[in-house]
Parts: sequence; structure tokens; C-alpha cells
Amino acid sequence: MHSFRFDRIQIWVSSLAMLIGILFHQNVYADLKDSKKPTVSTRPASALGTSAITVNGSIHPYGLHSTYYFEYGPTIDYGTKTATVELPPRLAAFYRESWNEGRGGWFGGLTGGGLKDLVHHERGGATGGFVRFTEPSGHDHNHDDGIGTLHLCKYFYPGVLGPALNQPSAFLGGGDPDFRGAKVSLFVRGNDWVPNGSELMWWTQSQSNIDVMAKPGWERANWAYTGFSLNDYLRSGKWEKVEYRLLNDTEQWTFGGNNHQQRNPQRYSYWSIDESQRHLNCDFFHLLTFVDPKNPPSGAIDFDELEIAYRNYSLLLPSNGGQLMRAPASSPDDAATLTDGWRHGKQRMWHSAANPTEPLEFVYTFNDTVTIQTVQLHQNPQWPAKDVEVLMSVDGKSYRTIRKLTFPERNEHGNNFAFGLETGLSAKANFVKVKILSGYRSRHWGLGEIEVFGTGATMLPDDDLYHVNTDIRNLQPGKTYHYRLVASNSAGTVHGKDRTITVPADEKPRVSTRSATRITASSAKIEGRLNPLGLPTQFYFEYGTDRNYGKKSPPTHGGLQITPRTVFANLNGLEPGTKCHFRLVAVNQRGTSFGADATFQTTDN
Ligand SMILES: [Ca+2]
Ligand SMILES: [Ca+2]
Repeated sequence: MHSFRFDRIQIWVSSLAMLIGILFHQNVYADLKDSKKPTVSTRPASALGTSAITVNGSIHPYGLHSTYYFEYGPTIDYGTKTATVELPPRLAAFYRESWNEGRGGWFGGLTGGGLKDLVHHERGGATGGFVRFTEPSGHDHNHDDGIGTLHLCKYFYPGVLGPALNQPSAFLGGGDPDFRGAKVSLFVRGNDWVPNGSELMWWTQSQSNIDVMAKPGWERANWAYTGFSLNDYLRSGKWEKVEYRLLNDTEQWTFGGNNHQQRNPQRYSYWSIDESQRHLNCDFFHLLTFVDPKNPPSGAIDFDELEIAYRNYSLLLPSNGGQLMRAPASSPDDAATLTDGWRHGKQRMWHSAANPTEPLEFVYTFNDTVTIQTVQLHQNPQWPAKDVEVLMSVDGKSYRTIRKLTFPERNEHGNNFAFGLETGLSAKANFVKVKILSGYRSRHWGLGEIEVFGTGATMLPDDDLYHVNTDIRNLQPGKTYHYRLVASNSAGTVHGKDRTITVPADEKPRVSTRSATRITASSAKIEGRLNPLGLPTQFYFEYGTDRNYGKKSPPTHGGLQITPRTVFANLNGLEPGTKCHFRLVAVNQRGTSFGADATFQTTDN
């Protein structure tokens, strides 16, 4: 997929840099060390209302612990900088749902009165079982001011919201997983699928104040990943494997706002994409966006073999500073499978030697003294453990029990839900000991994964490209600001190139025309970015065979948020083999804005 090409480009660029070094007989060692300095790029910023902006950039940290900030100001001397933050740890945690055993913790869309369940099929998937979402689904108008009506195809609770609604939660990352830059892989199949202008895409819903969650006063951020649509994979009617990446770049996302009845109180209030993905604590979905209630989609969508690589702050992951000190002898399995980021699965879990008779002890230490807040242990479905004790120590000699639990043998919702969780701890530790005291089968005792969450560790990032962004507030309307990204790792500090952005002087909509896709002899999808800057806004596209245009797409509600969004129109009835001009136009009470002209050519029948 396009989103993975960065790896190849970066490898190619660094290989080329090394080759040039050798050719010119330079000090190759010095070049190699130098090449470990972060690669830093300042990227275009976007407006956030008339007194704030979101600045974007990218960093390649080469696997070294890295920090970054943005500096900004009215001149190239900048003068102000944002808080220095760490680049997040590696994509070293994995969630997989095969739907072979059942529906797991997954839900489907809405009907008029409640949840419309996904139907589980025992066979016929890309592998084994799968789940099916079938239209008609109830229209979910909750986010109309952001991205229009939704149909919820399938959704899932990664954190604490689920139990509050009496639904199962997988507690990814102890309930606070980081999905910035996450890699998503799944199989989809369309069955007589007619999208009628809707798009199937990823959706992130996060709560900025986790204490209120589903209680009165809750406010939630909703972001659709408009950087990637799954629609194209539903057309063949066959199982199609899809891979994409949730790039942490604001230009790839669209914020979902309130419906028309929720202006007061603000329910779906803004929280930055960086924070919303950093704490994916409510739920995530694959859903249909831009649904036209008068002409909804029809057919069914099948899902199978979902796999997500995300960022996990477990202190036991080797790249986060955990080290295995001692493991039981004579096991057929490598103890490293207990900290490989996978909850269960072949070669991803551990079981003991035959017929254990005494407690099985795993001892871990940390690179730095840490404060342990959460412990999460995952079951081995094949050789389930029963009684397990978790202890911690400062000196490695005297240990204190922090949790003794009796594991369930299995969970009715499947292997992803067979875990023990202890939260609300606060204990400084240099060592952790996990003792398996008994098992459900006498032949072997096992576990799937051991996770410990807390603070105090230095976590290494991936040797990969990261997108970063930060909101900057309290700026002057109409004023131009300079900004640049600055990143440091142990090999040095690098300043990205200077860029500028002019903060909108007033609430007149901001527009930019983007490109055309899905071009046939008679049709095309045309796209743009729009920021309604806080006032109710309508948008349409002008199009035609020259810059006089002459035609326009139906005017559509473009929201009233202060955030940019993706907007599009589907054009039909075009002439084959013809060049078409188009531009985005948006109107609100402060005025009308026109995007730049863009063109595409229809195919020759
Ligand atoms: Ca399956
Ligand atoms: Ca594991």
C-alpha cells in the first residue's frame, strides 16, 4: 500500500547516502554515525479556527530515543516553542481477531431501537469463520456536523467504556493503547455492495477526560481516517486483503462534530488527532461515512482476519527496557513469547515442561526504576494457567505480592478476552516476578503474555518514519507565523526547514481542491479539503470542460467546526475521453471561498 512506501524510500535514501560516502573516500564511520541523526521534515500546517493552528511534521529517528518540539513566531527568529515530547515507542503490540470461534467483542450497526449485531459465520471466511454486516442499518446522525450520517459496520471497545455499557472490552494496552501510525490489515468482501456515495473507513473515538466516560458531562472526539477508503476492495465480490496505516498527519483525518440537536451541550467536542490516537480509550470502528439518508447503501460487507500493530507501553517489552532475568527450565517454548506483544496464538505463547509440580517463576528487571500502575496477564488457551501471583521488588531480594489471581480457564467472548487485569497500583520497582502456581491441565501450565504498565521507562521508537503534530493556540487572526520542527536523538539535533502559515483573518471558509479518483468514461470522484471555521457552511464543486465550469454538484452541508475536513462529490454523466476542470467552493455568512482549478481526463469507454 502507498502508506508503506516510506520504509523503502528511507532505506533507499540511506543506502544511497552510504554509497556516496564510500565513493568519495570520506570517513565512512563518521557518515554512519551522522546518518543516525533524525531526518526531520516540517510539513504544511492547518488552521484551527481563527486563533489556532495545527503544525505537522515527520521524523525518522533511526530507532534511537528521540524528542521533538516545534518552534514558531512572527519572524524566522521564532521565539516560542511547544513542549518537548518523546517520540512514541515501537509498534510492538498486536491485536488479532480471526472470528473463527465467534463474534468476540465486536458489534455491528444500529437499528431503529438498538444494536444490530454482526452475524457470525462459522466458515467461508478468508480463513475459517468471519462476521457479516448487512444493510439496512439505522442512520447514526450523532456526527452530522462533521462527516454526515454514519452506518456502523463493526466496532469494538479497547478501553474502559465497554464495561460501563455492559459490553466486553479487550483492554488493549491496559486500557490506554496508542494508535498513532498503527498498521491495520484485514480481509473484506462485498456482497452485492452498492455504496451510493458512502465510504467505508476507519473511525477513532476517544475521550479527553477519561474520568467522566459515559457519565453526565462526557465529551468525545471522533475522527474519520479519510486518508484511506476500503470501498475499492468491496467491488470484486471476493475476499480481498487490505493493508493500510493510520498516519498521524492531520491532513489525512476528518473531525466528526455534533448533530444538530447537540449544539448545547457540545458532545462530540474537539480533541487533537495526536491525543485522540495516543489514547484510543473509547472505541474504534470500520464504518460507512457520508451516507445519504435518502439514498443509503445496500448489500452486505464481510470482515475477516483483522490484525492491528499498535504502540504498547508495557514496561516488559525489550524495546521499552524490560529484561528477562530468569525463566523455568526445560520448557519447549521460548520465554520471549511472553513479552512479544501477542496475547495468544501459535508460537506466541508459553507453556511449561511436562507435569509441573512446583511454582513456575519468571523474573524481569527494568533498565530504569519504574512505577508500576497496571498489570495485565493473558491466558494460554491451550494450556491454561489457574492460580498466578505477581510480585515486585526494589532490591531483587525481598518481594511483595501485588496481585494473586485465579484465572478463568477461558472467556465466553474468545481468547482476546481471557486476561486478568489489576489497575490503580502505584509501586516503585526494579524487578517483577510472575509465579504460575497451578494450571487447569496437569500436563502443562501456560500463559500467553505478561504486560506491566507504568511510568519511568525510556522507550525506543521504531527505525521508521513518524508523523507528528501539535496544536498551537492564542495566535493573532490574520497574522503570518513561521514554524519549524526540531528533533533530537543521541546522535544529534536537527532543525526542519522553515514554513509559514497565515492564521485566518475571519471565519470565511478555507478551501483547497484536491485530486480526482475512480475515473471512468462517464464518472469520477472529486475531492477537496474544507474548514468551515466555526460557522455553518455549504460546499459544492464547480466543474466543466473549461475554467468557466458551468455545472455544479449539489450544495451540501460542510459543518460548522473549526477543523479541516475532507469533502467530495461523485460526478456522473461525463463525456468519455474528455478533460474536466473542477474546483471546490464553500459559502458561509462571512463569504464565499474558491479552491484552485484542477483537472482530470475521463477514459475512452
Ligand atoms: Ca477467520
Ligand atoms: Ca505472547
